[in-house]
Amino acid sequence: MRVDIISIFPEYFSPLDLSLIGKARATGLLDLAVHDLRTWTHDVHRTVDDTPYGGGPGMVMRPEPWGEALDAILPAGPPARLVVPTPAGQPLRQALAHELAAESHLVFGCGRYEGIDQRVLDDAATRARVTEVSLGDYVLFGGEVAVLVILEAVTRLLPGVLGNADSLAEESHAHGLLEGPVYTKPPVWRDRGVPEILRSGDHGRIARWRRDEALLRTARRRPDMLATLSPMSWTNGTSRR
Ligand code: 6GU
Repeated sequence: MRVDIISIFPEYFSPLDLSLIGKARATGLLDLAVHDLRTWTHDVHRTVDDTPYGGGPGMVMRPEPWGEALDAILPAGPPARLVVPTPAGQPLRQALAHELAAESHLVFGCGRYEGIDQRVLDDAATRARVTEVSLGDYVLFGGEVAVLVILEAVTRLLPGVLGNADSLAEESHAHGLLEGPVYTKPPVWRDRGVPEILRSGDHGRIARWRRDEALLRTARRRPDMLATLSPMSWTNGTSRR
């Protein structure tokens, strides 16, 4: 997968050298470049923002540097997917992470201040598939941290990035449920034991216990998720009870 990131703070992206994303880059699974938006300014102050038309607080990102940046980075051939983080976007969910993981080229445009002049997105939509994405119902200073989050959610779905692909099948949101509690050794720690069933070796009972714990936790913490659950999640995909 090819990824380009455009930002006025390229230094925000140094964590992408680390851990599994760093390894995916080193092994060629991920071809990632970070671009400084100010490269495409031409005034001495390298200005990227100005006051909003219509008045109001804050600043808006001017269209000219963004237009030149996207002219340079969006490919001429099959349109790339342009992802713009904004609290006004479509909520990031696991389904969207899977959708983005299926793309061959993602371009991230990081807005700051009150956002990017709308004409940039309207113009880009003639050459790219534009998706505005929100992390949730709260406001960040800018899109940089959101891009780190989105990239982590997406790249771990790429074949070969996660050491054990089975982890993807078990985790929270894989079946529209939260994952229940997990345990490791020692069997007793500070007088707290591990649920006996997990040490029973009965894989059928263990699977049903885990499904029940996932349902209980989801009902308590995220009742909204149960409302849209498919019946398969209630049965662990089998007809056994
Ligand atoms: Cl994606 N960007 C910004 N700036 N703020 C946010 C957000 C994104 N998601 C929630 N708040």
